[in-house]
Amino acid sequence: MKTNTTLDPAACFERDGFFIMPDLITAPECDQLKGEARKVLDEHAKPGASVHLHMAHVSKLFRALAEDQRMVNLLRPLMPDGIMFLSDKIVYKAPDKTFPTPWHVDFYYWRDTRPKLSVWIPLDDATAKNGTLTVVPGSHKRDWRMVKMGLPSGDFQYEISDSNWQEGDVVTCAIKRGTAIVFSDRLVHGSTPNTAAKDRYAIIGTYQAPGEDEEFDLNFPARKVIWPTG
Ligand SMILES: O=C(O)CCC(=O)C(=O)O
Repeated sequence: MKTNTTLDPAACFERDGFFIMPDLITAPECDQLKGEARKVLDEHAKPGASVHLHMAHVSKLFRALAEDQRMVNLLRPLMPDGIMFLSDKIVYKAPDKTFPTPWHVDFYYWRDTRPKLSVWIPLDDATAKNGTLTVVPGSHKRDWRMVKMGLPSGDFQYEISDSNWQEGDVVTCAIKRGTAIVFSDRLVHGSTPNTAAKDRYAIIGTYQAPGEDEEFDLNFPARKVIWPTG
C-alpha cells in the first residue's frame, strides 16, 4: 500500500493519528517471533483466545523487540517526553476466527490514565483478506461513544456506537510482515475479517511517556522506561 511516510513522522502522526514504518523488522525475525508466539500461546494462553497479553514478561524475544533500538528510533520523534514500554499482546486470528476486530478506540480500555500509543506489527503479510488493520485517519481528533459488545471469545468488549465515517474514509492497511503501524490510543481502528483460512499473527506493543506509576500500570510487570524523559 501507499504509506504516509512522505511527511515527517510527527506531523503525519499528528494529522492522521497513525504512522506506517515499512520493514521495521525483517522476515526472518517475523518467522522467529511467530514460532515464539506459538510457544507462549501453547504454554500460557486461554484455549481459543485470540488476544494474549504479557508476551514480553514471559519471552526474552518479545522483551527484546519491545525495547529494540529500531523501536526507540521509530518512537522518539512521536514521544518527545521519553518512552516507557507498558505492555504487549499477541492478536492471533486462527483460520476459524473469521470475525473482524470491531471498530474501537483503545483509550476506552484505560480511561483516566495518561495518553498512550501502540505499535502493531503483523508477523504474516497482512491483507484485506486475512484480517489486516483498518483505520479512520483523523478520527483521533474527536470523542467517540463506545458500547459493550459480546464477541464469543470476550476478547474485545466494546465497539463504537456513533460511527459517522464513510467507507471511503477507511484505510485498509495492506502491509508486508515486519512493517509497523504506530497509532494513537484515540484513533478509530479495527480489522477486516479473516476469510483467507490462514493464520494471522500480530504483535502490539503499547507505550507511554515515563512518569509515576498509575494504578493501571501496576497490571503490567514488564513495564520499563526505554528512553528517559529529557
Ligand atoms: O490485530 C487486530 O485485529 C487489531 C487489534 C486491536 O485493534 C487492538 O488490540 O486494539
